[in-house]
Amino acid sequence: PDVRDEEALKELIADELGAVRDRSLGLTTGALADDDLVAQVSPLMSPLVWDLAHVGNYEELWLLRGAAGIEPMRPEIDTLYDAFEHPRAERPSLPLLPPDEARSYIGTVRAKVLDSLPSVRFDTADPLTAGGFVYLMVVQHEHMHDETMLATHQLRKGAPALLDPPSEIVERTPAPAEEVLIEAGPFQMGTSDDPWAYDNERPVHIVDLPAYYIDAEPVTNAAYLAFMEAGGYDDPRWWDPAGWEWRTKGGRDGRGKQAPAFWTREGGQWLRRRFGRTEPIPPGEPVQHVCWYEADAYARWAGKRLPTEAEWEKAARWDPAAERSRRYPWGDVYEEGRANLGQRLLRPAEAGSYASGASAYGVRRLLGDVWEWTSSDFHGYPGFRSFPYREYSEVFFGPEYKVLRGGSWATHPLAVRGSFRNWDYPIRRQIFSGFRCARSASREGA
Ligand code: AVJ
Ligand code: FE
Repeated sequence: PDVRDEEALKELIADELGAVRDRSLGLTTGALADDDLVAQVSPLMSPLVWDLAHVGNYEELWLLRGAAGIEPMRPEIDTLYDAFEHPRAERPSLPLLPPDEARSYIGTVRAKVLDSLPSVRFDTADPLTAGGFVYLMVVQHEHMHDETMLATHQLRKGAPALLDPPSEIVERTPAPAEEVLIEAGPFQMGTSDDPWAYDNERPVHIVDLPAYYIDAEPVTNAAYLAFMEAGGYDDPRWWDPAGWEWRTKGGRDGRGKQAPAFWTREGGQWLRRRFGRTEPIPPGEPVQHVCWYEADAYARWAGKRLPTEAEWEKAARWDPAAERSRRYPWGDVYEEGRANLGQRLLRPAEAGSYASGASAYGVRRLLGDVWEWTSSDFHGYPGFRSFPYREYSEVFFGPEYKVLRGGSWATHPLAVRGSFRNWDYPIRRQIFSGFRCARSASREGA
């Protein structure tokens, strides 16, 4: 949209607020009873009713008290929904708003936001409202929690509460080659002019990279199974020492981890549990629910490595002919049908699909399908300035977190772009995570 057209922007904001709320409510109703909403399925996740009230509380803080200058509605509940005061594991023991109250609270917040929106001025000199930034931050935030709620659904035991949407016809044309060469040279990483980008995507800066190869598509289940069948989980040569530690602990029968999360072995065959159903492993889909250590081990076994996030971003965004970076791999405008985003499916798509979403270099499926682990730790770019709050990203900078790129099938198109950065601990795999490999084109760096 033209961010200088305040009326059009406000219309888009109202529509997107409505759309994301439909999505949040869809993930917390239907087959789910109130008991399901207050239950904790894993210490890794919040009860769904926490996510629901948290998105409303975040909206109240930023859009009502912040942008519109409206008095706090229920200041006493702020602490319950502050992600930093209460880690996920302890959220079920808090006096949370029960489901009905949570729905009515977030509904009231929303009504006041829509009431006040026409009179809030988007001031080009105020970075919080310029281009509608803080409103889009709130929309993106709710979409992020919807993806988190999908991860909670995936961890749930019992009858399915989510059903596969009608399947789409996705054309499939195999990629011409397994790897794509990205020639040496500088590119523009990050952004300084994307109105809705987060602080950690800023500012734009030049990064000069040696030549490298990157996989044309994410690593498939079939390829990952070959690693497993070659004894990949039993050979410490492939594993980072901390990854080997992780590998040997837990798992079924105390034998340590043997496969991606949610895979089960029955009658000599690997199956996967997906949203309450058990089904064969689809060989052509990207492998999903692997942690960074598994991705790293696979890459070493394959004679490759994970791409750095700069390598990922250059392959995704740089247009060498125009000498500029794009917002999306295919161009600057989001177009439906070019990527598996936004929960249109409840799964990644098969290899060969979304050829129309290829980047300028012909690298495919960089956005959507699975979040892709990179080899990089999460840090601020040169010139980073925290905005609008340190707890969005700055407090996570450091060596404990690895960067993931590109979004998954569960990520909404408004909540991801070529410059978007996600991060998590290298042992996490309840997220919709996969990877692709890279290798240096020069012999020394291979
Ligand atoms: C960007 C996905 C790492 O979900 O932990 C949600 C986003 N920030 N609420 C997360 C976030 C505040 C964050 N990630
Ligand atoms: Fe949040």
